[in-house]
Amino acid sequence: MPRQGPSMDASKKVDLKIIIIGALGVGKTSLLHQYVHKTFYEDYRTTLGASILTKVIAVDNTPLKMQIWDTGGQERFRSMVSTFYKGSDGCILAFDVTDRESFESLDNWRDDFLEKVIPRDHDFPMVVLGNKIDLCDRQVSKEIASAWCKEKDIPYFEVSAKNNINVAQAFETLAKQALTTYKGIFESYLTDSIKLTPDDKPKASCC
Ligand SMILES: Nc1nc2c(ncn2[C@@H]2O[C@H](COP(=O)(O)OP(=O)(O)OP(=O)(O)O)[C@@H](O)[C@H]2O)c(=O)[nH]1
Ligand SMILES: [Mg+2]
Repeated sequence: MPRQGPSMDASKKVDLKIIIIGALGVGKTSLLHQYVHKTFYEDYRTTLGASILTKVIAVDNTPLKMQIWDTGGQERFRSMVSTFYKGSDGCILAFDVTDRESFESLDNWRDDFLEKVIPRDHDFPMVVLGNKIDLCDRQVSKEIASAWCKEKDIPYFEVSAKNNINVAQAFETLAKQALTTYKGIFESYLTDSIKLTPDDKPKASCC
């Protein structure tokens, strides 16, 4: 069997499980709320554990239902949050461009995710979001963040949940990547199944 991919029902509706992870207060919840509800709140309410939002989009005429898992960045939720990685089709790694530590912790978040997701797959659909670019006290330059992502072959987006900059583009790039990966798995599964059926070609006669 291929890895558990997005489920596809008879009406060809695809469900994708997307998860957003990253350090405390980088704006994970704000990014999701901007993307799903087009709202932004200045006040900070930390996410306790995890919560789920859904959004339906269309990619190449395929309706895609994205189930997006928001996770809390607090250290005390780390092991609980990692139990939600299972079954993900795509992962968003978020950091805050005004918080160098949140960028430096990306390696850890990525390693932790790749270690726990099944199978361990370094081509796993992923995007990195550098959030809060509307603020002027930057600690992480675009060049440094892009270089880190380029080395790991992960698309990088500079975003602002507050001003709704690049948010939808980032989510949709990830959704397309997840869908392409899924289609690849689905097709190789079909090819494998065909290989398993009895060979109906006439046998070469042997004399
Ligand atoms: N200026 C600015 N502030 C932002 C932006 N995104 C989020 N914030 C603010 O940053 C704070 C934290 O945002 P959250 O979205 O709650 O952060 P989080 O990553 O979900 O935090 P945890 O759930 O605790 O891990 C809030 O006060 C937000 O208003 C942004 O793009 N620009
Ligand atoms: Mg949150």
